[in-house]
Formats: sequence, structure tokens, C-alpha cells
Amino acid sequence: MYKTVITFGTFDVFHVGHLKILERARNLGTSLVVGVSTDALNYSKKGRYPVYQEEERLEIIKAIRYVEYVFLEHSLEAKGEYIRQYEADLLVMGDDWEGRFDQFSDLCEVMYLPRTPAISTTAVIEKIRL
Ligand code: C2G
Repeated sequence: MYKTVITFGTFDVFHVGHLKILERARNLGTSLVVGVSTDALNYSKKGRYPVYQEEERLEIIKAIRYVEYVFLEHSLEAKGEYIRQYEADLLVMGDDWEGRFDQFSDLCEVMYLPRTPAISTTAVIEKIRL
């Protein structure tokens, strides 16, 4: 059992895949800290702004009962600083990021959990569009 688990994401158009990773991450430790990607970070990563603005996404994540604390993630590369700041002993990410954050394994454990199949923000947006 870990003490403080940390995870990161945009969590735009919140769906059950997001909920499941937060639940699984929380169940691996005593408390869960979540870094919510800023609108600017999302734009630099995906070339588009999220549907929901960062303050709204932050509020939604803060209200999830598995989540102890939230903050805005300004840079993908700053993960090491966030891990140290929140004294996290486990970093959890979905397996779409498999291997991408292994360099932080000198600071804490790094674990990639399988994504919930057949749901994504993009799929929800497409469904609404049709
Ligand atoms: N996720 C999942 N199952 C899905 C969809 C998403 O388990 N069907 C997980 C992702 O793997 C990720 C988290 O939910 O761990 C948040 O997903 P996104 O909002 O898409 O996060 P992303 O934009 O990939 O941001 O620093 C890393 C980034 O901030 C991650």
C-alpha cells in the first residue's frame, strides 16, 4: 500500500474512464493528488483547447470523492517537481502513456494502468456531433 499517489490528466468532458482511473489510483494508496493539465498545456500537447476550461475541470476533479487534493499541471516535464512537492510515493498513469514517465522511477514508483476500453473524450464529442 502506498501513502500518496499522484496522477495527471486533462479530464476534459469528464467520463467513466476518468472516474475509473481515479478510483483505481486512490485504491493503491492512502490519498490521491491530481494534477489537472492547464488549457495552455493541452493546446501544446493536442493542438486544441479543451471543451471545459481549466478552472471548471479543476472543480470537477476536486469534487470526486477519491481525490484528496488538486492542482494545475503547467508542464509535462515538471512531474519530478510535483512528485517532490506532494511527497508522492507512486505515480499512476493510463497505459496510453506506457514508458513515457519511467525517468521518474528514481523519485517514486511508476505504474501504468490499463485504460477503460471504448470510451474517450474524443468519442463523446463525436457522438454528440452526430
Ligand atoms: N483514461 C482511462 N481510460 C479512458 C480514458 C482515459 O483510463 N478510456 C485515463 C488516461 O489514461 C489518463 C487519464 O484517464 O491517465 C486522463 O486522461 P486524459 O484527460 O486524456 O489525460 P491526458 O490528456 O492524456 O493528460 O501529464 C500527462 C497528461 O496530463 C495526461
